Amino acid sequence: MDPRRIVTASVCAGTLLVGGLVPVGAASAVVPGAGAAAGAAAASGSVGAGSAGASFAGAGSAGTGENSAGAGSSAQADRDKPPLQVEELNPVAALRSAQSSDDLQAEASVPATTLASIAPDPSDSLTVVKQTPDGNLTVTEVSATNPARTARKLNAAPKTTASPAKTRSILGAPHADGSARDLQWQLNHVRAEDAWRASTGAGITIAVIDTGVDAAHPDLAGRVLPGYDAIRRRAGGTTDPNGHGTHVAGAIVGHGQVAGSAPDARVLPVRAMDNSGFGSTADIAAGIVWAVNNGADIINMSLGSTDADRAEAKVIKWAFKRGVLVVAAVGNEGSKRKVYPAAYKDAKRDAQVKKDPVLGVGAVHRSGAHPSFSQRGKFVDVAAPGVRVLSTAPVGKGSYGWQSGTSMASPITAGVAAVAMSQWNASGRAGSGKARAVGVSSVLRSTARDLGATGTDKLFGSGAVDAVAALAALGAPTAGGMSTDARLIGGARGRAILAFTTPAGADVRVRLSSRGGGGGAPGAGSDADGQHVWTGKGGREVQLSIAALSDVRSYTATIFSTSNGVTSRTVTGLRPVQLRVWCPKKMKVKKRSKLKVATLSPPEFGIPGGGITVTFTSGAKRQVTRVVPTGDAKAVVPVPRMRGKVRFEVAADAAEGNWPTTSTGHRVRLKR
Ligand SMILES: [Ca+2]
Repeated sequence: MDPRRIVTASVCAGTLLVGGLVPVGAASAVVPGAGAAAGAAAASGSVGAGSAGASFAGAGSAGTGENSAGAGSSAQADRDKPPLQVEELNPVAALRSAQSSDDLQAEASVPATTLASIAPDPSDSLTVVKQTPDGNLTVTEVSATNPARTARKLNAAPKTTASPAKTRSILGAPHADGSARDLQWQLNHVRAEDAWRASTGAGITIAVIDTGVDAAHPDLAGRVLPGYDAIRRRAGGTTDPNGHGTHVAGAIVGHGQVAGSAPDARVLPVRAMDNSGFGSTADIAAGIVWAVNNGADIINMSLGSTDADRAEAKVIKWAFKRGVLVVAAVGNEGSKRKVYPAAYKDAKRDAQVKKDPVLGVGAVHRSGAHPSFSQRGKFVDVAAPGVRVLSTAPVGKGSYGWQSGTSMASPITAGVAAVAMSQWNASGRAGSGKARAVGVSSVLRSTARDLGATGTDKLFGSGAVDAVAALAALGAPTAGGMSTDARLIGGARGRAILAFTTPAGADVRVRLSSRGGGGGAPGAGSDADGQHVWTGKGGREVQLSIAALSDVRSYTATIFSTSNGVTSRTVTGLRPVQLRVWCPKKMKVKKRSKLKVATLSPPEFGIPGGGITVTFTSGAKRQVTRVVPTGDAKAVVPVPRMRGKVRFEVAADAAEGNWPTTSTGHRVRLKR
């Protein structure tokens, strides 16, 4: 008998739900065992009594006259639980250790299949770009038995650029499903909500050259224009069988459960990548020309490969001359190889932005680290969030999902560019043209927050794009008090660490609530929810250890930072994980026996890039297997060649944003 059949066909009783679902927007605003009980404790000044050096002591609640929303609804059960304990830590070591394995997971979870050069180039295909008398371009794709030789011949003709077509691939990889503002760290990182006070990208059109965009997604409603199917060379592009393009679009114009960086801009969908995520430079070039002729102010290309293509380069430079800002992902190969289109015209940065037709965007991890998959080199102009980015998925594919890659960094940057470009228009500068494209590109680079080595470097270029700084450079009145690095990291026994940095001089207070995680974006977690757990001054890194939380509840930490009379809000959160294990009670072990495990991913949260570890024990023998699920968060674990009764324990280690989870007590009888 095939052991695999047994494993997959038998669903054992070991369906283990770790962590109860907390309905989003549920009536209970109370932090369990904390909101009500500790709210009362705060009033009596006893919060944090057990923690040496605590400097908050519930002063926030008392000082502002705000109180826990749950104070009047405390349940008897909650009173029996220990009060919330908050302790300020020495901001050095604890977080670093909590973080290290997480970084590795993030990197490991981008499968190699998303890298360039997987699919062979279309062997007999040729891209021919011709300039018409009015200065426009036409792109045609022709077949030739010897494309290289035919291209040389065609290039001899005036105003003609031809080259053998290359294969480009999309540059992102899916994680599990999920949604909500508290998990969208990218909005904190680029300081999106502070920027939106001045500009939300209204009036700017961003062409998304990708796998298409699911225009029916509620979070994209009213933001997706009629598009183009460049593969079939006809109207289309508003469906997305792959899902990549929808994720990209949501990162720009999402305005529902998830929010993009320019929620009032418009997306012009152009399908040039096929259902499996590959596309030809011939179709990409045709799509670019269509986009320029149909109102694109910005073009986002979350795609690439290591082959340059002369015809595609021609089209991109033409678009740039017409005043279109082209933004592209630098690639996920994790090498120094140039990836195109990002690397076209590898001009020296800053001084020669005018000669660089593509703003190349690399990825940055939430911690500020460089994810190893993100390409390095001089063609990396700026960096943006690119690890575990939550955005929209097609409605038929779960509606929300996590993806990692420079594919995500690029549209977040394109959205910031749209916000800046909208401000550019509002400030009465030249409304369009190359001056605007160059101006906005220059501002994004010059106002980026430095990362890594001091100054411009090959990992991050000029640094992390910052919408508030970009707007300020364009004269917009902005207040930028958001924390760009806020993280709430769950630990064992209901203890979590909240880490954040806020600007110097700001009055800072932190609220913790048990709901709001999935509420409407932008910005769940109002000031009225939850309870204060800390107040202090900005200008330093703060780490709070919060104990007596429940690892089956969702928590949202909201950091309010007030300076010059303006309050900024930063949201981060922590949610429970559900583990599910499918196993037979008996299993014949052959060479390739497998066990199915999964993290359940209800729509309102997922396990973003976290890993599943299965520990098998039989007598003194012990074997540990670790897998990092992608896509639907299911994983198949090889069963070791043990005999007799074998216990196994399944643990989901938490990515940031999720409680760590372990399910124990599974047994299986193995036979040979
Ligand atoms: Ca740097």
